[in-house]
Amino acid sequence: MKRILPTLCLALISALSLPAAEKKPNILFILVDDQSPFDLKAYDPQSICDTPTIDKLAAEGVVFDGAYHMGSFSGAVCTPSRHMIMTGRTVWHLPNWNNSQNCPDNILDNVMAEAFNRAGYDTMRTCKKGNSYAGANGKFTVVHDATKRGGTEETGSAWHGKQVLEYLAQREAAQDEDPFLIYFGFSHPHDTRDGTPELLAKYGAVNHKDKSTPPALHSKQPPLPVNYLPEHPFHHGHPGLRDETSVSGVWERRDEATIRNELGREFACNENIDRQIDKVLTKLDAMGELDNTYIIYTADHGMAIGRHGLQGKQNLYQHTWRVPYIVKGPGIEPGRVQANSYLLDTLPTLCDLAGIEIPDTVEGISLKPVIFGQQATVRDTLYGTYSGGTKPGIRTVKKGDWKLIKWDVMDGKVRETQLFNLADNPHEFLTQDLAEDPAYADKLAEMEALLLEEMRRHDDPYRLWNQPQEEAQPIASKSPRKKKKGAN
Ligand SMILES: [Ca+2]
Repeated sequence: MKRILPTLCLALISALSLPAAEKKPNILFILVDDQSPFDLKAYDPQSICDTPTIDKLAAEGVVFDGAYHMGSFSGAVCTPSRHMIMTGRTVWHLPNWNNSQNCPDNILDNVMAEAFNRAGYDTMRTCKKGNSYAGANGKFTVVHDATKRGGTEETGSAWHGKQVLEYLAQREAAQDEDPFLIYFGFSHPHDTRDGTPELLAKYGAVNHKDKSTPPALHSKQPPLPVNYLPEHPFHHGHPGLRDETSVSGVWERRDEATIRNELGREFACNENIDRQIDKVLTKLDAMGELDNTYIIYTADHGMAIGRHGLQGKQNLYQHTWRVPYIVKGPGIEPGRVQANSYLLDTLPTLCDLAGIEIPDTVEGISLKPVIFGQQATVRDTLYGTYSGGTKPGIRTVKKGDWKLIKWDVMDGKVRETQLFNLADNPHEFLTQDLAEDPAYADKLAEMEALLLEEMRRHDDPYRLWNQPQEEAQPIASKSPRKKKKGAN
């Protein structure tokens, strides 16, 4: 009897867990290009952007309030961001930084698609082309990439949706029962933000092409963001940066009509994306796969569009450093978490959700314990960098409600320190910057020390003006490929 009981228990346990063991969950990873979380009602209830499908994902899943991208060493912020997503590695340890000197040689055997291919998953992707990680993208078994930023079915977001729908239809026809990982990427709302005529009209916007005059103001346009400024109080540090000077429809204009029109275009693109996601979820439901699919919704980084007088993605304010991050799927209870996460946590999280091995090259942390309510957060401190312009660039560190941003740009001409308490000042109003308030001198010193610690820990090769210069590391050489600054 003593020996039978454990055997019986084991048999019972395996019988009970049999369905889960039989059928692994599917993964639908949705990645949009250049979207501030504050576009979405899930992050700004006042937003007039209609995204009912994303709202439903948020209502039924876990919404992250503390999801960030770690930053960029290039004006093309997309590129490091997408390398971090694919590898789970930190920014200074990426294969495309400094001749890959901080990255293992076998990294391409350990990127997202390879981890899932090895585990018997079918892998498919659609996304924009360029400013990405071509080696890792090519590891998906089925790839349909093209940059689609137009205002029609064939030239816009519907094209990406169609690739996924056709892939699902083929699986259905072939009665393919293997679990799948679908990387459902979009080329929008990245500029050029050519919305469909119907959705542009809804948001009072036009595809503005006349640099010399502002577009007409319209009552249906989104209001100016609360932290809108007609100009940033000091130089952002990247002269000639495409996103701050050359984006069609905005250029260097920061007047109300230009910004509200561009936000209208952005919202039109967001709503069109939402419709494509709905089509795919409806199809998964009809196939009986939806309840066995983890859905992750995020963006490669945020976006300014008038906030703080900036237009692009090359800054570290919350609207741009943060990303939307929503996870829904089997066994997940709806909720909101802080979690202090990075996009580079995505790969270990997806592996963990699927119950497959996390590659040992991964430096990110699985968010599964947070998603399932077993843990409040995965780290205490967050670090961010932008060094794609003049060096050393912009740095930030955040712990709890406190956030420090430092700008050391334009060859020493701009040296600025900002200290924000995000509980009191979530929009980072510059009038409530506490860096020069003597009452917060101790907090400032604490955050300065924390930033240096994080820079050391992440092998940041640069040092700011008030940090030990002897610690700065030489940069081996630049990437041989020449790209348009910030174009992605
Ligand atoms: Ca992007």
